[in-house]
Amino acid sequence: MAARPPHGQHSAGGNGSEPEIPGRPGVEPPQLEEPTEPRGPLPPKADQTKPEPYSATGEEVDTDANVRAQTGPYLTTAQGLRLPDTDHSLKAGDRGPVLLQDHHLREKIMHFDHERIPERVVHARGAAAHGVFRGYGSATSVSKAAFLGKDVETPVFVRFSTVLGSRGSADTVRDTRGFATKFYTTEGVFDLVGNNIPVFFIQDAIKFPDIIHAGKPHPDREIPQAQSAHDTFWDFVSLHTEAAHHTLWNMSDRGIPRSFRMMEGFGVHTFRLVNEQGGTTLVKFHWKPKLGVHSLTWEEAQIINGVDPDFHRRDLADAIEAGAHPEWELGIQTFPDTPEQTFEGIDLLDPTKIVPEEWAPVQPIGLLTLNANPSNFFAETEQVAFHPGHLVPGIDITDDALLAGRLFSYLDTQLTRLGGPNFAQIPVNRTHAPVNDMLRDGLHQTGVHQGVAPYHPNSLDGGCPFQAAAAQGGYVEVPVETPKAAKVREVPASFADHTSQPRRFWLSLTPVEREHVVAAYTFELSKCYENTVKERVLRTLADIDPVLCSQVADGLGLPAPDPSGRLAEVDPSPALSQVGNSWPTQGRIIGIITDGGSGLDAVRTVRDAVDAGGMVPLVIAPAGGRFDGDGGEPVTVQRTFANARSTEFDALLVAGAPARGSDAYGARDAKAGLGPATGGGEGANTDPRVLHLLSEAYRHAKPLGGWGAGAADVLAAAGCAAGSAGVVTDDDPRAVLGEIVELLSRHRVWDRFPAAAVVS
Ligand code: HDD
Repeated sequence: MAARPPHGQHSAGGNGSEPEIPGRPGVEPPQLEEPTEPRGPLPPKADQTKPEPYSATGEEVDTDANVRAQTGPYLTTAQGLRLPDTDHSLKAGDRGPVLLQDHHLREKIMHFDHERIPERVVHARGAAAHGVFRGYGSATSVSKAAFLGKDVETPVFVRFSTVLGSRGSADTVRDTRGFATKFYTTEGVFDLVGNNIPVFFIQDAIKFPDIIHAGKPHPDREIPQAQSAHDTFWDFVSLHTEAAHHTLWNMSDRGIPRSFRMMEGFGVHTFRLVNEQGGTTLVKFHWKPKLGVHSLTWEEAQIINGVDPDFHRRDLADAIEAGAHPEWELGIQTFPDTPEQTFEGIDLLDPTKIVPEEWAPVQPIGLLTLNANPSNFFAETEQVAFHPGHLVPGIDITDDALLAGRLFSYLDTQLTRLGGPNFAQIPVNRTHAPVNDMLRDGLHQTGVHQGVAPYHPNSLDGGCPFQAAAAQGGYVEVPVETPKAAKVREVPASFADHTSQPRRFWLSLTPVEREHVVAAYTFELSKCYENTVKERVLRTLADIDPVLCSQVADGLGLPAPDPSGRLAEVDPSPALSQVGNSWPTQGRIIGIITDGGSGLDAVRTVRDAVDAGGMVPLVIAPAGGRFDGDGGEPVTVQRTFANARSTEFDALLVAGAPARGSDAYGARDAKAGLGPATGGGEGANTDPRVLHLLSEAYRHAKPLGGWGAGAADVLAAAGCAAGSAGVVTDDDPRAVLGEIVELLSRHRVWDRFPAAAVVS
C-alpha cells in the first residue's frame, strides 16, 4: 500500500526529523525552496480533488480553466486587480493616520470579518472524503435506481461526524457518529444520512429539539462540551425510555470507535425500494467496513482527546493519503412490503428497533471506496448539505415519524447555515445530472438562467421544461395507501416495548464488551449530581438486565431496583458483538522503539516488512534525526520518546540488540537498554518514558513484542513480562512481527481484560 507515509507521521510533535519514506530506502524527500519569483499554479496533491466539474445547472465544465484560489503567480483583489502590497495600510506618511480610501484594507478586513458561518446545530464536528461507489447489480431486482446497477460507478462524498460537540471539539468523545453519504448519480443526488448506531433515541421527530437540548452543554455555564455524562442527558433518556436502546449502544464500545474507517453505518429508518415493474420492498441500509468494527478503550479515548483531539480526522486523511483507501460494502436487509409494515413482530416504522441480521441477512449491493481528501475543508466538508429527502427513482421513504421531521429539518437548517436557498449550487452540493429547475434568484444565486417563462405550463419557452413521467426518469412517489384514521397526537402500541431490544443487545455482547458497558454507565452516571436521575436510569436498566443493573448500581453505591415485570425472553444476535473475528490489518500503526545504538538491520527489516504488509511503521527513538552509525542505509526517526504516546499505536515493538557473537540480524555492536546506557541491569536503565509507553499500551490490551538482547528485560521492567498474553519475544524479529500481526487482526489482546482494564 503506502506509497508515502501520512503527513502526521512526520510532523506531529515537531521532533525535527526530516521526512523520509519508510520502507523506501534511499528515496530523498523533496526539499522546500525559498520562493523568489512568481510561478505557475501549484498542482493539487495526488489525493486531493479538483474543483467540482459541474456548473450550477449541471453541465460538465472544464475545471482546469476555472480559477483556483491561491495558486496563481500574483496576488489580486476579489475583482482580479493585482496588488503591490498586502502588508501595509495606506497611510499619510509612515507614522501618519490610515486613510479611509484604502480599498484593499477595507476589502481584506471585511472579508475576514465574515469568514465564519454558523456551525451545524448537531453534527458540527466532522471530517469528509471523496470516493466512488460501485454497484454490484444485486439490488436491481428490488430497485430501479441506476447507481445500483452492475459495475455502475458513482462519485460520492462522505462526511463522518460526532453529534453533540462543537466544531472544535475533540474527536474521540463518547457519542454517536454520523455517516452521511452523497451519491452524485446520473439521476440526481441521493443522500443516505445515517449513523454508526442502527437505532435512534426517539420515535418522533417532534422530540428532536428536546433530546438535543438535553445532550448539549447546560445552558447556564455551557459545560460539559461534547459529552453525555451530565444530568440533563440522563434526565431526558430516563424519562423517555424509548431512548434506552440507543443509549445502551452509546455506552457500548460503539460509542468510541477506533477510526471512522472501522465503523458500521446504518440508514436507521426503513426505506421502500421500487423496481422497474413497480414492485416494492421494505429495506434497511447497512454499511459494513472491510476493516471490521473496532473501538478504543475508554481510557485511550480520554487520553487522545487531550494529546490528539483530531485523532479521527487525521486517521482518515492519513490513510487516504497513504493509499490505504477505506472501503465499506453497502448492504440491505429486505422485508416484504405488507400493509402492516412489520417483520416477525417488529414494527418497521419504529426507528428504535433493529431486525437481527440472523433473521434477515444483510445482502451486499455495492462497494464504497474513499480515495481522495477534500482540497479545502470549508468549501467541501463544511458546506456540504445533506438531506434525507434527496432521493432518486427506485428509492422512496416510509411513514416513519422520525423521518418525516427530518425531511423538513435538513432543508430548513441550510437556510441559516449556508445563508439562503441556493446552497445546491455550492460546488460540493452540485448534482451531476442536468438541472432544469424553475427556482429563481435568491441570495448567492450563481446560475444564469435562460428563458423568459419560469412557470409551468408555458408557451413562450416552447413549453420547456416539460414534466417527466416515470418512463422519462421522473420521480414518482409510490402510491401507498394512507391509513383511514382520526387525526391524533399518539404513539402506536407497537412502539411500546422499550426494553426487549436493549436486552438482546446486552445478551449478544461478550463478557469483555459487557464489562465496558457497565464501566461506561457507571462513569457517566457518576458525573450526574441528581440521585433521582441515577435511580430512574437504574430502574430502566433493571428492566433490561438485572446483572447490568446491579453492577452499575454497585459502582454508584446505590441499591439496585427490581425489574418492574418479567424480563423479555430474547435470543442473542451474535452479529451485534465486535469481538471474535479476525480482520485485515491495513493501515494499522506499529511503533518500533529503538535507541539506535545497535541492531539497526533488524529495525530496517521489520520497518520494511510492516510497510510491505500495508501497515504503517513508525520508528521511535530518544531524539529525532537519523541513525546510520552502522554504515547501512539511514533509519529515519518519526517519533521521539518525548512526543510518542501509546494511543497512537496499534502495537509496539522493542528493538533489542543481538546477543554478542550472534549474527541473527547482522548487528555490528550489542547494547541493551533503551535509555542512557550507563551499564547495570538491562531494563533498569530504560528511559521512564519508554516504560510508560509500553505499560500504557499493555493496559489497553495492545500486542507488544521485542527481539534481541535486552528487549524482554525492557518489557518486563514495564510490567509486560514475556509470555504473558499478547507479549511476544523471540530472537528472530520476523517471527515476532508475524505473531504481532496475527494478534492485531483480532484488534486487541482480549485476554488481558478485565484485570488490565482497571485504570491505575
Ligand atoms: Fe440529523 C445533521 C443523522 C435525526 C436534524 N443528521 C445530521 C447529520 C447526520 C444526521 C449524519 C450530519 C450531516 C452532515 O454531515 O452534514 N439525524 C441523523 C440520523 C437520524 C437523525 C441517522 C435519525 C435516524 N436529524 C434527525 C432528526 C432531526 C435532525 C429527527 C430533526 C427533526 N440533522 C438534523 C439537522 C442537521 C442534521 C438539524 C444539522 C446539520 C444538517 O442537518 O445539515 O437538520
